[in-house]
Amino acid sequence: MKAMHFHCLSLLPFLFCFYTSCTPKELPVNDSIRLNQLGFYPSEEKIAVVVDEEAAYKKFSIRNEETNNVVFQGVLSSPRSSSFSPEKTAVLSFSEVKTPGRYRIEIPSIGKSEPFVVKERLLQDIALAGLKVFYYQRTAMPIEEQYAGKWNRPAGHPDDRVMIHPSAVSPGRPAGTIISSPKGWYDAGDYNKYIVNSGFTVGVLLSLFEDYPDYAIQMNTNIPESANSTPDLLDEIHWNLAWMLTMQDPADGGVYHKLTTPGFEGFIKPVDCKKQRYVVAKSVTASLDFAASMAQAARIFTVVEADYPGFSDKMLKASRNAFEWAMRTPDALYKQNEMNERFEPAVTTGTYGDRSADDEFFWAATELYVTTGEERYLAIAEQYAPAQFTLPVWSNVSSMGCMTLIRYGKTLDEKGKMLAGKMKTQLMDYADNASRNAELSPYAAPYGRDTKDFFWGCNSDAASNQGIVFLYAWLLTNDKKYLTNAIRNMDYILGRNATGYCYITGYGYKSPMHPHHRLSASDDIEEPIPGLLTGGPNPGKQDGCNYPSDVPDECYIDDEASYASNEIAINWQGLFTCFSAALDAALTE
Ligand code: 9MR
Repeated sequence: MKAMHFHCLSLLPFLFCFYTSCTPKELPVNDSIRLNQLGFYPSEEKIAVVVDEEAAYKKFSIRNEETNNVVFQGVLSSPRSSSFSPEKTAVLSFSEVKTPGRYRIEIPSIGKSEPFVVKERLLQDIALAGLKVFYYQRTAMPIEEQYAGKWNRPAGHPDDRVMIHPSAVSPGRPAGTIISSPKGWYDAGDYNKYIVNSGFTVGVLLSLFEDYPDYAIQMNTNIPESANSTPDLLDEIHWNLAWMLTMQDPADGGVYHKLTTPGFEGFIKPVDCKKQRYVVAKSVTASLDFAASMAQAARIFTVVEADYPGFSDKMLKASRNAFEWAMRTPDALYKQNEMNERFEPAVTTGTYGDRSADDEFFWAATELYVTTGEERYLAIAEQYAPAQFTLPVWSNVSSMGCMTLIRYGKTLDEKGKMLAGKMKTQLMDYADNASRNAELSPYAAPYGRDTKDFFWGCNSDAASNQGIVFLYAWLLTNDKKYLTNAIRNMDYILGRNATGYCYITGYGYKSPMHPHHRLSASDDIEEPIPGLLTGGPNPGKQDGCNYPSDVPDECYIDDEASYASNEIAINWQGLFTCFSAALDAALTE
């Protein structure tokens, strides 16, 4: 049934009276009314979902909280359901409400929603909070009160005495050699540092800078470097790049896979962590993700030479050397179990393992080609070019190269232009498929319609990154449907979903309080560090926690122990930060 909408201006006076003064104000708040808990942009689509079979076809009103007037009335949709959930939803739409203000949804006999706002720059704060998380994740420096408020803490993990693990020896560095490898971000809920994930995250954040430079430049996160002339986004990325450079063996250009304690640390403060840390095995995927992100950073950091003299040249050299190592050692995939059979101590922390390095070869060759213009890199990129578009995730980075080629397509030589053209077609095919009929799904979003959408880290590795891809499709075509579908995924992440959570700590009226995050768990502060995106529903339940449901889109638990649904991680954080900033930029410029 088609929803019927009436503007209040056209209502008869008695109806106006009925809806302003006679609607019972004591309607209870009903948490089955799900919406983006931050609110809506004035000119964009506004949709909420009610998870209640009874809601279909019912009338609803939108009431302005300040004036107490009903400003819009409509009818809920027919019932909707998915193949994997017993729940039935009904959708309500009120995009006609465009005046900034504070509102609630009211549905007689069901209840009212929590209040929400309509305003410009809706996502500005959350994008900044998303980026600020990287400051909180910094190792080896004190996190000071003037930047971090109550989440200040002393420095942890100086990493100035890191040991070469027996798996990582080279002629100049026998096992047990001590090297210094400070700085960088903690990877996630744990305290280790992993090159594969670092390279990917740096690439995502750099892409934000390349795609939306004007927006990125004005992002002020109040960090120690805020006073210099470099945008905070690049200062933040620099902190991690500086660490990554120390992970390259100067003797041969190969890059260690990770810097880690043998097993995960307990849930203790960074300053209390005393276990020996090691650099472990060089790998082809780490070396290529390093080469890719360094080459990308090298072309960007030329603009901040004043604050970081010589850094750009240094990164390009390091990138070339890592790439050559990978070309010589293409089969050096990281295999933790095999490594543990041969060397001690055994290492049981995150693996970031991979079955193929083809996508990493493609990304690294692409970045080196775009930065240097050298045909040799283009030839290698062509050799490893993907057959179809896949969303950017740490384990498949081909779309990182794809998006770089699209970004620079116009400036490339003929062969480069051709490859960029192919990549554009692949991306558009993906975006068209993913957005088809999204508005008809139970939560009226492209993401969340398929049981495959729910897995470890899906809030980022399926919802946020798909949103980023829609924004590319919108930039390429100027077709509003892609922009709207990006907004729909953001609405999903921020509350219009099956659990009713806004998955960002400190935002919305129902957000995670107990993320699997050692920093938040050990700081003696009740609220978690703000701005963290948690992993999301994961029917894999690999952590063995007592989840409230078996339904794929409800397999989420706000429990500190739930690393499979409630952890945070820099790659997820990078994608969400990029998505929210890019969306705010797209809706503001
Ligand atoms: O993000 C990773 C996810 O794709 C994998 O399925 C999962 C299991 O291997 O590991 C995730 O990465 C974790 C890493 O190995 C260690 N630090 C925490 C990361 C987030 O859970």
